[in-house]
Amino acid sequence: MLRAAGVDAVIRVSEEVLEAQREGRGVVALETTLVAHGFPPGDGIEVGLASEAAVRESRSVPATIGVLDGEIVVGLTAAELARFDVSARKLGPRDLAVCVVQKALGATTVGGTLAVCNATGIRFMATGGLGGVHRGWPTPPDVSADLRVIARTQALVVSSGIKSLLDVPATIELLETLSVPVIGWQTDVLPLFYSAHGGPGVSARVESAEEAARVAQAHWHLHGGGLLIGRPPDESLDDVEPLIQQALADAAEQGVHGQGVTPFVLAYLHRESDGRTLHANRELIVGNARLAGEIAAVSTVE
Ligand code: PSU
Ligand code: MN
Repeated sequence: MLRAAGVDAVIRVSEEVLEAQREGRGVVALETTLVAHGFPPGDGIEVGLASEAAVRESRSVPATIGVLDGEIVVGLTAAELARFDVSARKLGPRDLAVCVVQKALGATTVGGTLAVCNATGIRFMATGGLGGVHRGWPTPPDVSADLRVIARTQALVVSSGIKSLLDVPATIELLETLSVPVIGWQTDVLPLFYSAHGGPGVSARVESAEEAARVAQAHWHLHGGGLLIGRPPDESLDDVEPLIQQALADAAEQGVHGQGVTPFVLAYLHRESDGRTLHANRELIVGNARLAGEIAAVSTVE
Protein backbone atom coordinates (compact mmCIF):
# COMPACT_ATOMS: atom_id res chain seq x y z
CA MET A 1 0.00 0.00 0.00
CA LEU A 2 1.34 3.41 -0.93
CA ARG A 3 -0.51 5.35 1.76
CA ALA A 4 1.87 7.87 3.32
CA ALA A 5 1.91 8.50 7.06
CA GLY A 6 -0.22 11.44 8.16
CA VAL A 7 -1.90 11.72 4.80
CA ASP A 8 -5.38 11.03 6.20
CA ALA A 9 -5.56 14.48 7.73
CA VAL A 10 -5.72 16.10 4.31
CA ILE A 11 -7.28 13.36 2.19
CA ARG A 12 -10.84 12.05 2.52
CA VAL A 13 -11.52 8.86 0.60
CA SER A 14 -15.21 8.08 0.06
CA GLU A 15 -16.71 4.96 1.65
CA GLU A 16 -17.42 3.51 -1.78
CA VAL A 17 -13.80 3.86 -2.91
CA LEU A 18 -12.46 2.51 0.40
CA GLU A 19 -14.73 -0.50 0.14
CA ALA A 20 -13.70 -1.12 -3.48
CA GLN A 21 -10.05 -1.01 -2.44
CA ARG A 22 -10.68 -3.42 0.44
CA GLU A 23 -12.45 -5.83 -1.91
CA GLY A 24 -9.70 -5.57 -4.51
CA ARG A 25 -12.04 -4.11 -7.15
CA GLY A 26 -10.78 -1.82 -9.90
CA VAL A 27 -10.72 1.87 -9.00
CA VAL A 28 -10.26 4.55 -11.67
CA ALA A 29 -9.24 8.08 -10.73
CA LEU A 30 -10.79 10.93 -12.73
CA GLU A 31 -9.53 14.52 -12.70
CA THR A 32 -11.47 17.76 -12.21
CA THR A 33 -9.38 20.24 -14.23
CA LEU A 34 -11.05 19.13 -17.43
CA VAL A 35 -14.42 19.51 -15.69
CA ALA A 36 -13.74 23.05 -14.47
CA HIS A 37 -11.45 24.40 -17.20
CA GLY A 38 -11.72 22.14 -20.23
CA PHE A 39 -15.38 22.75 -21.10
CA PRO A 40 -17.91 25.56 -20.88
CA PRO A 41 -19.77 25.83 -17.57
CA GLY A 42 -22.19 22.92 -17.12
CA ASP A 43 -20.76 20.82 -19.94
CA GLY A 44 -17.75 19.90 -17.81
CA ILE A 45 -19.93 18.49 -15.03
CA GLU A 46 -21.86 16.42 -17.55
CA VAL A 47 -18.61 15.02 -18.97
CA GLY A 48 -17.44 14.18 -15.44
CA LEU A 49 -20.67 12.35 -14.62
CA ALA A 50 -20.69 10.51 -17.96
CA SER A 51 -17.09 9.42 -17.32
CA GLU A 52 -18.07 8.04 -13.92
CA ALA A 53 -20.96 6.14 -15.50
CA ALA A 54 -18.61 4.67 -18.13
CA VAL A 55 -16.22 3.44 -15.42
CA ARG A 56 -19.15 1.76 -13.64
CA GLU A 57 -20.36 0.15 -16.88
CA SER A 58 -16.90 -1.42 -17.04
CA ARG A 59 -17.41 -2.94 -13.56
CA SER A 60 -14.95 -0.62 -11.82
CA VAL A 61 -15.45 2.18 -9.31
CA PRO A 62 -14.80 5.82 -10.26
CA ALA A 63 -12.88 8.10 -7.89
CA THR A 64 -13.22 11.69 -9.06
CA ILE A 65 -10.67 13.82 -7.24
CA GLY A 66 -10.69 17.49 -6.25
CA VAL A 67 -10.05 19.83 -3.33
CA LEU A 68 -13.04 21.13 -1.34
CA ASP A 69 -13.34 22.82 2.05
CA GLY A 70 -9.79 22.08 3.13
CA GLU A 71 -9.72 18.44 2.08
CA ILE A 72 -8.54 16.47 -0.92
CA VAL A 73 -11.62 14.41 -1.73
CA VAL A 74 -11.20 11.05 -3.47
CA GLY A 75 -14.62 10.02 -4.74
CA LEU A 76 -16.59 13.26 -5.05
CA THR A 77 -20.38 12.96 -4.87
CA ALA A 78 -22.43 14.40 -7.73
CA ALA A 79 -23.37 17.36 -5.53
CA GLU A 80 -19.71 17.99 -4.73
CA LEU A 81 -18.71 17.67 -8.38
CA ALA A 82 -21.35 20.25 -9.30
CA ARG A 83 -19.33 22.86 -7.39
CA PHE A 84 -16.40 22.64 -9.83
CA ASP A 85 -16.70 25.65 -12.09
CA VAL A 86 -14.25 28.05 -13.65
CA SER A 87 -13.63 29.70 -10.27
CA ALA A 88 -11.73 26.58 -9.14
CA ARG A 89 -7.97 26.84 -8.92
CA LYS A 90 -6.13 24.64 -11.40
CA LEU A 91 -4.07 22.33 -9.23
CA GLY A 92 -0.88 20.77 -10.41
CA PRO A 93 1.07 18.77 -7.84
CA ARG A 94 2.79 21.91 -6.53
CA ASP A 95 -0.57 23.55 -5.78
CA LEU A 96 -2.32 20.85 -3.73
CA ALA A 97 -1.03 21.64 -0.24
CA VAL A 98 -1.61 25.39 -0.47
CA CYS A 99 -5.17 24.83 -1.72
CA VAL A 100 -5.93 22.50 1.18
CA VAL A 101 -4.56 24.87 3.81
CA GLN A 102 -6.31 27.88 2.28
CA LYS A 103 -9.58 25.93 1.98
CA ALA A 104 -9.98 26.96 -1.65
CA LEU A 105 -11.88 25.09 -4.35
CA GLY A 106 -9.31 23.25 -6.45
CA ALA A 107 -9.52 21.17 -9.61
CA THR A 108 -6.73 18.64 -10.07
CA THR A 109 -4.80 18.24 -13.33
CA VAL A 110 -3.48 14.85 -14.45
CA GLY A 111 -0.33 15.56 -12.43
CA GLY A 112 -2.31 16.70 -9.39
CA THR A 113 -4.63 13.71 -9.63
CA LEU A 114 -1.74 11.25 -9.96
CA ALA A 115 -0.06 12.75 -6.90
CA VAL A 116 -3.22 11.87 -4.96
CA CYS A 117 -3.29 8.38 -6.55
CA ASN A 118 0.24 7.92 -5.28
CA ALA A 119 -0.85 8.81 -1.76
CA THR A 120 -3.93 6.60 -1.79
CA GLY A 121 -2.84 3.54 -3.78
CA ILE A 122 -5.06 4.09 -6.83
CA ARG A 123 -3.48 2.47 -9.90
CA PHE A 124 -5.66 3.61 -12.81
CA MET A 125 -6.69 6.95 -14.23
CA ALA A 126 -8.40 8.30 -17.33
CA THR A 127 -8.26 11.71 -18.98
CA GLY A 128 -8.55 13.34 -22.40
CA GLY A 129 -4.97 14.20 -23.27
CA LEU A 130 -1.79 14.27 -21.23
CA GLY A 131 0.08 17.56 -20.79
CA GLY A 132 3.61 17.84 -22.11
CA VAL A 133 6.19 20.04 -23.80
CA HIS A 134 4.64 23.21 -25.21
CA ARG A 135 5.40 24.17 -28.80
CA GLY A 136 8.35 26.49 -29.19
CA TRP A 137 10.25 25.19 -26.16
CA PRO A 138 12.43 26.70 -24.69
CA THR A 139 10.48 29.89 -25.40
CA PRO A 140 8.49 29.61 -23.26
CA PRO A 141 10.17 26.96 -21.10
CA ASP A 142 6.78 25.36 -20.39
CA VAL A 143 6.72 21.63 -19.69
CA SER A 144 3.68 20.19 -17.94
CA ALA A 145 4.15 18.78 -14.45
CA ASP A 146 2.06 15.84 -15.71
CA LEU A 147 5.28 14.34 -17.08
CA ARG A 148 7.30 14.25 -13.89
CA VAL A 149 4.41 12.87 -11.88
CA ILE A 150 3.46 10.14 -14.35
CA ALA A 151 7.12 9.07 -14.31
CA ARG A 152 7.14 8.58 -10.56
CA THR A 153 3.65 7.18 -9.94
CA GLN A 154 2.74 3.52 -10.31
CA ALA A 155 -0.42 4.16 -12.26
CA LEU A 156 -1.72 3.40 -15.73
CA VAL A 157 -3.19 6.45 -17.48
CA VAL A 158 -5.59 6.04 -20.41
CA SER A 159 -5.71 9.09 -22.69
CA SER A 160 -6.02 9.93 -26.37
CA GLY A 161 -2.31 10.61 -26.33
CA ILE A 162 -0.83 14.01 -25.63
CA LYS A 163 -2.84 17.16 -26.27
CA SER A 164 -2.13 18.11 -29.88
CA LEU A 165 -1.72 21.80 -29.06
CA LEU A 166 1.65 20.72 -27.61
CA ASP A 167 4.89 19.55 -29.22
CA VAL A 168 3.88 15.89 -29.31
CA PRO A 169 7.15 14.44 -30.72
CA ALA A 170 9.21 16.31 -28.09
CA THR A 171 6.87 15.06 -25.37
CA ILE A 172 7.28 11.47 -26.59
CA GLU A 173 11.06 11.84 -26.40
CA LEU A 174 10.84 13.19 -22.87
CA LEU A 175 8.54 10.34 -21.83
CA GLU A 176 11.17 7.90 -23.10
CA THR A 177 13.83 9.68 -21.04
CA LEU A 178 11.53 9.44 -18.04
CA SER A 179 11.08 5.70 -18.75
CA VAL A 180 7.32 5.94 -19.26
CA PRO A 181 5.98 3.32 -21.72
CA VAL A 182 3.76 4.93 -24.35
CA ILE A 183 1.51 2.11 -25.47
CA GLY A 184 -0.96 2.16 -28.33
CA TRP A 185 -4.40 0.73 -27.70
CA GLN A 186 -4.83 -1.47 -30.80
CA THR A 187 -2.72 1.03 -32.75
CA ASP A 188 0.92 1.58 -33.79
CA VAL A 189 0.70 5.37 -33.69
CA LEU A 190 -0.08 7.59 -30.74
CA PRO A 191 -3.43 9.32 -31.22
CA LEU A 192 -3.20 13.09 -31.57
CA PHE A 193 -5.97 13.88 -29.08
CA TYR A 194 -8.87 14.73 -31.47
CA SER A 195 -7.31 12.73 -34.28
CA ALA A 196 -6.55 9.03 -34.60
CA HIS A 197 -4.04 9.60 -37.40
CA GLY A 198 -0.66 11.14 -38.04
CA GLY A 199 0.87 10.76 -34.58
CA PRO A 200 4.36 9.48 -33.76
CA GLY A 201 4.97 5.78 -33.26
CA VAL A 202 4.32 4.20 -29.88
CA SER A 203 6.85 2.14 -27.93
CA ALA A 204 4.55 -0.89 -28.05
CA ARG A 205 0.90 -1.78 -28.66
CA VAL A 206 -1.58 -3.92 -26.77
CA GLU A 207 -4.71 -5.60 -28.07
CA SER A 208 -6.77 -6.30 -24.96
CA ALA A 209 -7.53 -5.07 -21.46
CA GLU A 210 -5.97 -8.25 -20.06
CA GLU A 211 -2.75 -7.60 -21.94
CA ALA A 212 -2.62 -3.97 -20.77
CA ALA A 213 -3.19 -5.07 -17.18
CA ARG A 214 -0.46 -7.70 -17.39
CA VAL A 215 2.01 -5.22 -18.88
CA ALA A 216 1.30 -2.72 -16.09
CA GLN A 217 1.70 -5.40 -13.44
CA ALA A 218 5.05 -6.52 -14.89
CA HIS A 219 6.21 -2.90 -15.17
CA TRP A 220 5.41 -2.25 -11.52
CA HIS A 221 7.04 -5.51 -10.50
CA LEU A 222 10.20 -4.06 -12.06
CA HIS A 223 9.72 -0.93 -9.95
CA GLY A 224 8.64 1.07 -12.99
CA GLY A 225 6.34 4.07 -12.56
CA GLY A 226 3.49 5.22 -14.75
CA LEU A 227 2.37 3.96 -18.14
CA LEU A 228 0.44 5.82 -20.81
CA ILE A 229 -2.12 3.94 -22.88
CA GLY A 230 -3.09 5.92 -25.99
CA ARG A 231 -6.62 5.14 -27.16
CA PRO A 232 -7.61 6.63 -30.53
CA PRO A 233 -10.87 8.59 -30.54
CA ASP A 234 -13.73 6.61 -32.09
CA GLU A 235 -14.52 9.49 -34.47
CA SER A 236 -11.35 11.13 -35.72
CA LEU A 237 -11.29 14.92 -36.28
CA ASP A 238 -8.46 15.46 -38.73
CA ASP A 239 -8.72 19.14 -39.66
CA VAL A 240 -8.10 20.93 -36.35
CA GLU A 241 -4.42 21.86 -36.78
CA PRO A 242 -5.01 25.23 -38.54
CA LEU A 243 -7.36 26.25 -35.72
CA ILE A 244 -4.79 25.16 -33.12
CA GLN A 245 -2.21 27.43 -34.75
CA GLN A 246 -4.64 30.36 -34.70
CA ALA A 247 -5.51 29.67 -31.07
CA LEU A 248 -1.86 29.56 -30.01
CA ALA A 249 -1.14 32.79 -31.91
CA ASP A 250 -4.12 34.46 -30.21
CA ALA A 251 -2.97 33.23 -26.80
CA ALA A 252 0.51 34.65 -27.39
CA GLU A 253 -0.89 37.95 -28.61
CA GLN A 254 -3.10 38.28 -25.55
CA GLY A 255 -0.26 37.41 -23.19
CA VAL A 256 -1.86 34.17 -21.99
CA HIS A 257 0.82 31.94 -20.49
CA GLY A 258 1.51 29.13 -18.01
CA GLN A 259 -1.54 27.35 -16.62
CA GLY A 260 -3.83 29.58 -18.67
CA VAL A 261 -2.72 28.34 -22.09
CA THR A 262 -4.48 24.97 -22.26
CA PRO A 263 -7.92 26.25 -21.08
CA PHE A 264 -7.65 29.24 -23.44
CA VAL A 265 -6.83 27.08 -26.44
CA LEU A 266 -9.50 24.45 -25.69
CA ALA A 267 -12.18 27.16 -25.32
CA TYR A 268 -11.01 28.81 -28.57
CA LEU A 269 -11.26 25.50 -30.44
CA HIS A 270 -14.69 24.67 -29.00
CA ARG A 271 -15.96 28.07 -30.13
CA GLU A 272 -14.29 28.33 -33.54
CA SER A 273 -15.08 24.74 -34.57
CA ASP A 274 -18.77 25.29 -33.83
CA GLY A 275 -18.63 22.74 -31.05
CA ARG A 276 -17.03 19.95 -33.08
CA THR A 277 -13.96 19.78 -30.81
CA LEU A 278 -16.22 19.98 -27.77
CA HIS A 279 -18.18 16.95 -28.92
CA ALA A 280 -15.00 15.08 -29.87
CA ASN A 281 -13.34 15.92 -26.56
CA ARG A 282 -16.35 14.71 -24.59
CA GLU A 283 -16.57 11.45 -26.50
CA LEU A 284 -12.89 10.65 -26.21
CA ILE A 285 -12.80 11.36 -22.47
CA VAL A 286 -15.79 9.10 -21.79
CA GLY A 287 -14.33 6.36 -24.01
CA ASN A 288 -11.02 6.58 -22.16
CA ALA A 289 -12.82 6.29 -18.82
CA ARG A 290 -14.61 3.17 -20.10
CA LEU A 291 -11.36 1.55 -21.19
CA ALA A 292 -9.58 2.44 -17.93
CA GLY A 293 -12.49 0.78 -16.11
CA GLU A 294 -12.11 -2.36 -18.22
CA ILE A 295 -8.37 -2.57 -17.57
CA ALA A 296 -8.80 -1.88 -13.84
CA ALA A 297 -11.52 -4.55 -13.62
CA VAL A 298 -9.26 -7.30 -14.98
CA SER A 299 -6.19 -6.21 -13.06
CA THR A 300 -5.10 -8.27 -10.10
CA VAL A 301 -2.84 -5.64 -8.50
CA GLU A 302 -3.95 -5.11 -4.90
N1 PSU B 1 -7.57 16.52 -21.15
C1 PSU B 1 -8.65 17.17 -21.68
N2 PSU B 1 -8.91 18.44 -21.22
C2 PSU B 1 -8.14 19.04 -20.26
C3 PSU B 1 -7.01 18.33 -19.71
C4 PSU B 1 -6.78 17.06 -20.20
O1 PSU B 1 -9.34 16.66 -22.55
O2 PSU B 1 -8.41 20.17 -19.87
C5 PSU B 1 -6.17 18.99 -18.64
C6 PSU B 1 -5.52 17.96 -17.70
O3 PSU B 1 -5.89 18.31 -16.37
C7 PSU B 1 -4.03 18.14 -17.89
C8 PSU B 1 -3.98 19.61 -18.18
O4 PSU B 1 -3.27 17.77 -16.76
O5 PSU B 1 -5.04 19.75 -19.13
C9 PSU B 1 -2.63 20.05 -18.69
O6 PSU B 1 -2.46 21.37 -18.37
P1 PSU B 1 -1.03 22.08 -18.58
O7 PSU B 1 -0.81 22.00 -20.06
O8 PSU B 1 -1.22 23.48 -18.07
O9 PSU B 1 -0.05 21.27 -17.78
MN1 MN C 1 2.39 24.42 -18.32
